[in-house]
Amino acid sequence: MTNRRSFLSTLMAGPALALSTSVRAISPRKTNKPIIISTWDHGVPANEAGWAILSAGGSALDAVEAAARVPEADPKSRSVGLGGRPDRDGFVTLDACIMNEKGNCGSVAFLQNIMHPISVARKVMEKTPHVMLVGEGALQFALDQGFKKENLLTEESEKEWKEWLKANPPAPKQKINIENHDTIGVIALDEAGNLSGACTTSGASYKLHGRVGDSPIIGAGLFVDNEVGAATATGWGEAVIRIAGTHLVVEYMRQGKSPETACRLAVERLISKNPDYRDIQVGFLALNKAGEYGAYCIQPGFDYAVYDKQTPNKLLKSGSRL
Ligand code: SD4
Repeated sequence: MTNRRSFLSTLMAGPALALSTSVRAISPRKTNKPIIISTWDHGVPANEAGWAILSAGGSALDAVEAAARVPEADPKSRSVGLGGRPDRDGFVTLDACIMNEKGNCGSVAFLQNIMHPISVARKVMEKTPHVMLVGEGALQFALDQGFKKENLLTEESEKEWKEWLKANPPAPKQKINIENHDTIGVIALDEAGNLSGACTTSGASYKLHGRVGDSPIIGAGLFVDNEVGAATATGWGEAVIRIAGTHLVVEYMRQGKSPETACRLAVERLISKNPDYRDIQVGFLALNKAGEYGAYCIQPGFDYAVYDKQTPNKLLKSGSRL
C-alpha cells in the first residue's frame, strides 16, 4: 500500500529520474574551440591575429581585441579606424565596443583622432566604473591612458569625400552594402570555453556630424552571453538599434535556435519594422557556446571569415533574404 511518505518520494524521484534520463539522452556535443569569426573580407587578416592568440591558449577577449586592431590600423579598410570615411563635414568619428565572458563591457562613441578605439573601449571596461564614453570625454580619457592623437583622414578618403560633396546633396547615404561598408565585428570562443566580442567602425559614410550608430551600443552592434553565445551586426545601424539586434540574436539562440536561424529571425524582425528594408543592408553574425556559427543578411553580398581547426581562415557567404 502506498503511504504518504512513499507517495512523496515517488513524486520527488519522478522528475529526478526524468532529468537524469534526459541528461543522458542529450549526449554532450563536442565543442568546436577555439574559433574566431569576423565580418567581411577584412575579417581574414583580423582572424589571423586573433588565431595566433587563441591557438596559443590565449583568451577570447585578447583575441577579439587583437583582431579588431588589424583593420583599425589598415588605411585600406575604409570604414574602420585609420582611413575610415569621414562624416559629412570631413571628420573621421569612430565607434567601438568590447564585451567579455563575464558580461563586462566598454564602449566609445564619436571618438576622433585615436587609431584604436577598440583598445580605448577595453580600457573603459577595465579601468572605469562606466560602460560608455563619448566625444571629447572619450578622447580625453584615451589621452590620459597614453593613446596618441593622430590624423586619421587619409589623402584618399579626403579626396573621395570631396568628390562626394560635389556630386551629392549633403545628406547621409543609407545604401551601406554598396558604398558604405564595412564595420568589423569579431567574436571568439577560446580553449577555456569563454566567449568575447569586439566591434569597431568609422560608421556610416558621410553621416551627420555627431551621429552614432549601432556598433558601440551593447545589444545592438554586439552582445555576448557566455551561457549561450555571441552576435555582432554590420550595416545600417539605425535599423539594428531599433530592434536591439544582437541581443535579439542571442535570445533566439537561448531558445535553442542555431546561429544561422537566430540571425535569420532577427533579419525578419528587422524587416517587419523597417518598410524601407530594400534600400538598406544589415547582416548579423553569431557564434554559440558549442562553437557553431552562422550569418544572415537582408541583401546578398555579406561575407564573413571563419578560423577554427577545420577551417583555417575561410571567407564564407552569408544567407540573405532578398
Ligand atoms: C553603423 N553599423 O555605423 C555601422 C556601419 C556598418 O558596415 O556596419 N557598416 O551604422
